[in-house]
Amino acid sequence: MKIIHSPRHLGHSGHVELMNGQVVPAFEKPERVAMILRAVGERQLGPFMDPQAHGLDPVLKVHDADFIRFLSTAWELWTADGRDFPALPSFWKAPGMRSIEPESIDGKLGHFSFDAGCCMVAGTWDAVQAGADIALTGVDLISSGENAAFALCRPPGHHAHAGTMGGYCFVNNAAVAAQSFIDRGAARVAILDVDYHHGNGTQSIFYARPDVLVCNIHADPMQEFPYFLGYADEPGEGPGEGFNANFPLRWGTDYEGWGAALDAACARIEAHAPDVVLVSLGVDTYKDDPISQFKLDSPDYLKIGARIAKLARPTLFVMEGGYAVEAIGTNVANTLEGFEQG
Ligand code: SP5
Ligand code: ZN
Repeated sequence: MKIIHSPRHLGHSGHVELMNGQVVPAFEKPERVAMILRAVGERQLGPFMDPQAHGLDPVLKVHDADFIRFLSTAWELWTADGRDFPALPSFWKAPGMRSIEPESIDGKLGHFSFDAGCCMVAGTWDAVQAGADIALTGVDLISSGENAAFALCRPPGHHAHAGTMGGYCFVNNAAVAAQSFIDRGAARVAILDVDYHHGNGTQSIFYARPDVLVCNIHADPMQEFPYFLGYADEPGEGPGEGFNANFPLRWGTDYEGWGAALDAACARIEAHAPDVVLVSLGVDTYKDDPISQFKLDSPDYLKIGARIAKLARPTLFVMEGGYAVEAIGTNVANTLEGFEQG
Protein backbone atom coordinates (compact mmCIF):
# COMPACT_ATOMS: atom_id res chain seq x y z
CA MET A 1 0.00 0.00 0.00
CA LYS A 2 1.12 3.58 -0.52
CA ILE A 3 2.80 5.17 2.51
CA ILE A 4 2.46 8.96 2.79
CA HIS A 5 5.02 10.85 4.86
CA SER A 6 6.88 14.14 5.05
CA PRO A 7 10.13 15.27 6.72
CA ARG A 8 8.26 18.34 7.98
CA HIS A 9 7.41 16.45 11.20
CA LEU A 10 11.08 17.05 12.16
CA GLY A 11 10.18 20.64 13.04
CA HIS A 12 8.26 19.32 16.05
CA SER A 13 11.25 18.33 18.18
CA GLY A 14 13.12 19.37 21.29
CA HIS A 15 9.87 19.74 23.23
CA VAL A 16 9.04 18.54 26.73
CA GLU A 17 6.09 17.19 28.72
CA LEU A 18 5.06 16.66 32.33
CA MET A 19 5.46 13.10 33.57
CA ASN A 20 4.92 12.18 37.20
CA GLY A 21 5.02 15.89 38.01
CA GLN A 22 8.40 16.42 36.35
CA VAL A 23 9.38 18.19 33.12
CA VAL A 24 10.93 15.51 30.89
CA PRO A 25 11.87 15.20 27.19
CA ALA A 26 8.74 14.36 25.17
CA PHE A 27 8.04 10.67 24.54
CA GLU A 28 6.40 11.71 21.26
CA LYS A 29 9.66 12.32 19.38
CA PRO A 30 10.90 12.37 15.74
CA GLU A 31 12.79 9.05 16.04
CA ARG A 32 9.40 7.32 16.04
CA VAL A 33 8.90 8.14 12.36
CA ALA A 34 12.49 7.26 11.45
CA MET A 35 12.04 3.78 12.93
CA ILE A 36 8.70 3.23 11.18
CA LEU A 37 10.14 4.34 7.83
CA ARG A 38 13.07 1.98 8.25
CA ALA A 39 10.88 -1.04 9.07
CA VAL A 40 8.25 -0.54 6.37
CA GLY A 41 11.04 0.18 3.88
CA GLU A 42 12.95 -3.00 4.75
CA ARG A 43 9.76 -5.04 4.31
CA GLN A 44 8.96 -3.26 1.05
CA LEU A 45 5.46 -2.38 2.21
CA GLY A 46 5.61 0.95 0.29
CA PRO A 47 5.92 2.77 -2.13
CA PHE A 48 6.48 6.05 -0.27
CA MET A 49 4.96 9.31 -1.39
CA ASP A 50 4.82 12.97 -0.33
CA PRO A 51 1.57 14.61 0.80
CA GLN A 52 -0.31 17.06 -1.41
CA ALA A 53 -1.18 20.46 0.09
CA HIS A 54 -4.93 20.69 0.86
CA GLY A 55 -5.02 24.01 2.73
CA LEU A 56 -6.93 24.63 5.93
CA ASP A 57 -10.52 24.38 4.65
CA PRO A 58 -10.81 20.60 5.30
CA VAL A 59 -9.24 21.11 8.75
CA LEU A 60 -11.80 23.82 9.55
CA LYS A 61 -14.61 21.36 8.79
CA VAL A 62 -13.89 19.65 12.14
CA HIS A 63 -11.91 22.28 14.08
CA ASP A 64 -12.99 25.70 15.41
CA ALA A 65 -11.56 28.69 13.53
CA ASP A 66 -10.36 30.42 16.72
CA PHE A 67 -8.45 27.26 17.74
CA ILE A 68 -6.72 26.95 14.35
CA ARG A 69 -5.85 30.68 14.44
CA PHE A 70 -4.34 30.10 17.88
CA LEU A 71 -2.25 27.13 16.66
CA SER A 72 -0.95 29.14 13.71
CA THR A 73 0.14 32.12 15.86
CA ALA A 74 1.03 30.59 19.26
CA TRP A 75 4.79 30.39 18.68
CA GLU A 76 4.94 33.99 17.46
CA LEU A 77 3.04 35.21 20.53
CA TRP A 78 5.14 33.09 22.91
CA THR A 79 8.45 34.34 21.52
CA ALA A 80 7.18 37.95 21.38
CA ASP A 81 7.16 37.75 25.18
CA GLY A 82 10.92 37.12 24.93
CA ARG A 83 10.84 33.38 25.56
CA ASP A 84 13.17 31.31 23.36
CA PHE A 85 12.32 27.92 24.88
CA PRO A 86 9.38 25.52 24.26
CA ALA A 87 5.84 26.73 25.03
CA LEU A 88 4.21 24.47 27.61
CA PRO A 89 0.63 25.07 28.86
CA SER A 90 0.29 25.22 32.64
CA PHE A 91 -2.98 27.02 33.49
CA TRP A 92 -6.46 25.59 32.89
CA LYS A 93 -10.02 26.67 33.57
CA ALA A 94 -12.08 24.82 36.15
CA PRO A 95 -15.87 24.33 36.04
CA GLY A 96 -17.37 27.60 37.24
CA MET A 97 -14.77 29.72 35.43
CA ARG A 98 -15.45 31.36 32.07
CA SER A 99 -14.63 29.99 28.63
CA ILE A 100 -12.75 33.04 27.37
CA GLU A 101 -9.74 33.37 25.07
CA PRO A 102 -7.45 35.77 26.96
CA GLU A 103 -5.06 38.19 25.26
CA SER A 104 -2.15 36.63 27.15
CA ILE A 105 -0.41 33.71 25.40
CA ASP A 106 -0.28 31.87 28.74
CA GLY A 107 -4.05 32.26 29.01
CA LYS A 108 -4.54 31.18 25.39
CA LEU A 109 -2.40 28.06 25.89
CA GLY A 110 -4.63 27.07 28.80
CA HIS A 111 -7.86 27.95 27.03
CA PHE A 112 -7.04 25.75 24.04
CA SER A 113 -5.57 22.70 25.87
CA PHE A 114 -6.55 20.10 28.46
CA ASP A 115 -3.09 18.97 29.64
CA ALA A 116 0.64 19.73 29.37
CA GLY A 117 1.04 17.16 26.59
CA CYS A 118 1.06 19.72 23.78
CA CYS A 119 4.29 21.65 24.03
CA MET A 120 4.93 23.88 21.03
CA VAL A 121 8.21 24.83 19.34
CA ALA A 122 9.09 26.86 16.23
CA GLY A 123 8.27 24.05 13.79
CA THR A 124 5.20 22.60 15.51
CA TRP A 125 2.53 24.31 13.41
CA ASP A 126 4.25 23.38 10.15
CA ALA A 127 4.51 19.74 11.27
CA VAL A 128 0.84 19.75 12.29
CA GLN A 129 -0.23 21.12 8.89
CA ALA A 130 1.91 18.49 7.14
CA GLY A 131 0.20 15.82 9.26
CA ALA A 132 -3.25 16.93 8.14
CA ASP A 133 -2.09 16.97 4.52
CA ILE A 134 -0.72 13.44 4.94
CA ALA A 135 -4.12 12.20 6.18
CA LEU A 136 -5.97 14.06 3.41
CA THR A 137 -3.63 12.62 0.77
CA GLY A 138 -4.60 9.21 2.13
CA VAL A 139 -8.23 10.17 1.51
CA ASP A 140 -7.28 11.14 -2.07
CA LEU A 141 -5.76 7.70 -2.63
CA ILE A 142 -8.70 5.72 -1.25
CA SER A 143 -11.16 7.97 -3.10
CA SER A 144 -9.36 7.28 -6.36
CA GLY A 145 -9.70 3.53 -5.91
CA GLU A 146 -6.79 2.33 -3.75
CA ASN A 147 -7.85 -0.42 -1.36
CA ALA A 148 -5.57 0.79 1.44
CA ALA A 149 -3.08 3.49 2.38
CA PHE A 150 -0.93 4.41 5.38
CA ALA A 151 -0.86 8.05 6.48
CA LEU A 152 2.30 8.34 8.59
CA CYS A 153 1.15 11.39 10.55
CA ARG A 154 3.25 12.97 13.30
CA PRO A 155 2.29 14.51 15.66
CA PRO A 156 -0.69 12.21 16.33
CA GLY A 157 -4.27 13.47 16.39
CA HIS A 158 -6.91 11.41 18.20
CA HIS A 159 -6.86 13.33 21.51
CA ALA A 160 -7.53 16.70 19.81
CA HIS A 161 -11.09 18.05 20.14
CA ALA A 162 -12.71 20.61 17.82
CA GLY A 163 -11.23 23.45 19.88
CA THR A 164 -8.73 21.81 22.23
CA MET A 165 -5.27 20.22 21.98
CA GLY A 166 -3.96 17.58 24.38
CA GLY A 167 -2.23 14.22 24.69
CA TYR A 168 0.48 15.12 22.10
CA CYS A 169 -2.32 15.94 19.57
CA PHE A 170 -3.00 19.32 17.92
CA VAL A 171 -5.15 18.63 14.83
CA ASN A 172 -7.24 15.46 14.72
CA ASN A 173 -5.87 13.91 11.52
CA ALA A 174 -8.28 10.94 11.58
CA ALA A 175 -11.30 13.18 12.12
CA VAL A 176 -10.22 15.51 9.31
CA ALA A 177 -9.87 12.49 7.03
CA ALA A 178 -13.23 10.99 8.06
CA GLN A 179 -14.99 14.30 7.41
CA SER A 180 -13.27 14.56 4.04
CA PHE A 181 -14.57 11.09 3.06
CA ILE A 182 -18.09 12.26 3.95
CA ASP A 183 -17.65 15.49 1.98
CA ARG A 184 -16.52 13.48 -1.03
CA GLY A 185 -19.70 11.43 -0.96
CA ALA A 186 -19.23 8.58 1.51
CA ALA A 187 -22.52 7.81 3.27
CA ARG A 188 -20.96 6.03 6.23
CA VAL A 189 -17.44 5.93 7.71
CA ALA A 190 -16.17 3.78 10.59
CA ILE A 191 -13.21 4.81 12.74
CA LEU A 192 -11.49 1.96 14.57
CA ASP A 193 -9.15 3.45 17.20
CA VAL A 194 -6.70 0.81 18.47
CA ASP A 195 -4.32 3.20 20.26
CA TYR A 196 -3.72 2.32 23.94
CA HIS A 197 -5.35 5.58 25.00
CA HIS A 198 -8.98 6.46 24.41
CA GLY A 199 -9.43 8.74 21.40
CA ASN A 200 -11.40 11.36 23.30
CA GLY A 201 -11.11 13.98 20.57
CA THR A 202 -12.41 11.73 17.82
CA GLN A 203 -15.28 10.53 20.01
CA SER A 204 -16.20 14.10 20.90
CA ILE A 205 -16.12 15.39 17.31
CA PHE A 206 -18.52 12.71 16.02
CA TYR A 207 -20.52 12.04 19.22
CA ALA A 208 -23.84 13.41 17.93
CA ARG A 209 -23.50 12.03 14.38
CA PRO A 210 -24.82 8.76 12.91
CA ASP A 211 -22.68 8.86 9.75
CA VAL A 212 -19.33 8.28 11.46
CA LEU A 213 -19.22 5.26 13.77
CA VAL A 214 -16.39 5.58 16.31
CA CYS A 215 -15.09 2.40 18.02
CA ASN A 216 -12.35 2.69 20.64
CA ILE A 217 -10.33 -0.12 22.29
CA HIS A 218 -8.21 1.34 25.09
CA ALA A 219 -7.02 1.34 28.69
CA ASP A 220 -9.81 1.90 31.20
CA PRO A 221 -9.96 5.66 31.90
CA MET A 222 -10.54 4.80 35.58
CA GLN A 223 -6.83 3.87 35.52
CA GLU A 224 -5.38 5.75 32.57
CA PHE A 225 -5.21 9.01 30.60
CA PRO A 226 -7.40 10.71 29.38
CA TYR A 227 -9.30 9.81 32.60
CA PHE A 228 -12.39 11.93 31.88
CA LEU A 229 -13.81 10.26 28.75
CA GLY A 230 -13.82 6.78 27.26
CA TYR A 231 -16.06 4.80 29.61
CA ALA A 232 -18.29 1.96 28.41
CA ASP A 233 -21.50 3.94 28.99
CA GLU A 234 -20.90 6.53 26.23
CA PRO A 235 -23.17 5.40 23.36
CA GLY A 236 -23.35 8.68 21.42
CA GLU A 237 -26.07 11.30 21.76
CA GLY A 238 -29.08 12.57 19.83
CA PRO A 239 -28.94 11.31 16.24
CA GLY A 240 -25.51 9.85 17.08
CA GLU A 241 -26.86 7.52 19.76
CA GLY A 242 -25.72 3.99 18.94
CA PHE A 243 -22.78 5.24 16.84
CA ASN A 244 -20.07 5.36 19.50
CA ALA A 245 -18.65 2.22 21.12
CA ASN A 246 -16.01 2.08 23.84
CA PHE A 247 -14.13 -1.06 24.88
CA PRO A 248 -12.16 -0.10 28.02
CA LEU A 249 -9.72 -2.78 29.22
CA ARG A 250 -7.81 -3.04 32.47
CA TRP A 251 -4.03 -2.62 32.82
CA GLY A 252 -2.21 -5.87 32.08
CA THR A 253 -4.55 -6.91 29.23
CA ASP A 254 -2.84 -9.25 26.74
CA TYR A 255 -3.91 -10.26 23.24
CA GLU A 256 -6.47 -12.73 24.52
CA GLY A 257 -8.54 -9.97 26.09
CA TRP A 258 -7.58 -7.31 23.56
CA GLY A 259 -8.40 -9.51 20.55
CA ALA A 260 -11.85 -10.28 21.98
CA ALA A 261 -12.54 -6.54 22.14
CA LEU A 262 -11.29 -6.19 18.56
CA ASP A 263 -13.75 -8.87 17.43
CA ALA A 264 -16.59 -7.04 19.21
CA ALA A 265 -15.57 -3.71 17.66
CA CYS A 266 -15.36 -5.32 14.21
CA ALA A 267 -18.88 -6.72 14.64
CA ARG A 268 -20.11 -3.17 15.30
CA ILE A 269 -18.29 -1.93 12.22
CA GLU A 270 -19.76 -4.69 10.04
CA ALA A 271 -23.26 -3.74 11.21
CA HIS A 272 -22.55 -0.11 10.20
CA ALA A 273 -21.63 -1.22 6.64
CA PRO A 274 -19.17 1.66 6.14
CA ASP A 275 -17.94 2.79 2.73
CA VAL A 276 -14.49 3.13 4.26
CA VAL A 277 -12.69 2.11 7.46
CA LEU A 278 -10.26 4.51 9.06
CA VAL A 279 -7.84 2.94 11.56
CA SER A 280 -6.34 5.19 14.22
CA LEU A 281 -3.20 3.10 14.52
CA GLY A 282 -1.42 3.41 17.85
CA VAL A 283 1.01 0.68 18.85
CA ASP A 284 1.42 1.85 22.45
CA THR A 285 -0.47 -1.35 23.38
CA TYR A 286 2.98 -3.03 23.13
CA LYS A 287 4.25 -4.80 26.26
CA ASP A 288 7.39 -2.66 26.57
CA ASP A 289 5.81 0.71 25.81
CA PRO A 290 7.34 3.18 28.30
CA ILE A 291 4.07 4.93 29.22
CA SER A 292 1.53 2.10 28.83
CA GLN A 293 0.32 -1.01 30.63
CA PHE A 294 -0.98 -3.53 28.07
CA LYS A 295 0.84 -6.72 27.13
CA LEU A 296 0.59 -7.09 23.36
CA ASP A 297 3.66 -8.64 21.70
CA SER A 298 5.03 -7.93 18.22
CA PRO A 299 3.44 -10.99 16.47
CA ASP A 300 0.03 -9.88 17.79
CA TYR A 301 0.09 -6.92 15.39
CA LEU A 302 0.03 -9.36 12.44
CA LYS A 303 -3.27 -10.69 13.83
CA ILE A 304 -4.65 -7.17 14.26
CA GLY A 305 -3.90 -6.36 10.63
CA ALA A 306 -5.44 -9.63 9.44
CA ARG A 307 -8.63 -9.05 11.46
CA ILE A 308 -8.99 -5.56 10.01
CA ALA A 309 -8.51 -6.98 6.50
CA LYS A 310 -11.46 -9.32 7.13
CA LEU A 311 -13.72 -6.25 7.27
CA ALA A 312 -13.09 -6.16 3.50
CA ARG A 313 -13.47 -2.39 3.17
CA PRO A 314 -11.19 0.28 1.72
CA THR A 315 -8.96 1.11 4.68
CA LEU A 316 -6.94 4.17 5.62
CA PHE A 317 -4.42 3.67 8.42
CA VAL A 318 -3.58 6.91 10.27
CA MET A 319 -0.62 6.90 12.68
CA GLU A 320 -1.32 7.76 16.32
CA GLY A 321 0.79 6.71 19.36
CA GLY A 322 3.53 4.18 20.21
CA TYR A 323 6.59 5.15 22.24
CA ALA A 324 8.77 2.02 22.43
CA VAL A 325 11.02 3.38 19.68
CA GLU A 326 13.03 0.16 19.32
CA ALA A 327 9.87 -1.83 18.47
CA ILE A 328 7.55 0.75 16.89
CA GLY A 329 8.75 -0.03 13.35
CA THR A 330 8.26 -3.78 13.71
CA ASN A 331 4.83 -3.34 15.28
CA VAL A 332 3.55 -0.94 12.62
CA ALA A 333 5.03 -3.01 9.79
CA ASN A 334 3.47 -6.16 11.28
CA THR A 335 0.04 -4.50 11.33
CA LEU A 336 0.31 -3.43 7.68
CA GLU A 337 1.76 -6.82 6.60
CA GLY A 338 -0.97 -8.68 8.50
CA PHE A 339 -3.53 -6.56 6.65
CA GLU A 340 -1.97 -7.15 3.22
CA GLN A 341 -1.71 -10.91 3.76
CA GLY A 342 -5.06 -11.21 5.53
C1 SP5 B 1 -1.38 9.86 21.03
C2 SP5 B 1 -1.05 9.34 22.39
O1 SP5 B 1 -0.74 8.16 22.53
N1 SP5 B 1 -1.06 10.21 23.41
C3 SP5 B 1 -0.80 9.76 24.73
C4 SP5 B 1 -0.70 10.87 25.74
C5 SP5 B 1 -0.47 10.33 27.11
N2 SP5 B 1 -0.12 11.33 28.05
C6 SP5 B 1 -0.28 11.03 29.44
C7 SP5 B 1 0.37 9.75 29.83
C8 SP5 B 1 0.21 9.47 31.30
C9 SP5 B 1 0.97 8.22 31.61
N3 SP5 B 1 1.07 8.00 33.01
C10 SP5 B 1 2.15 7.11 33.29
C11 SP5 B 1 2.39 7.02 34.73
C12 SP5 B 1 3.68 6.29 34.93
N4 SP5 B 1 3.95 6.09 36.32
ZN1 ZN C 1 -1.78 6.49 22.87
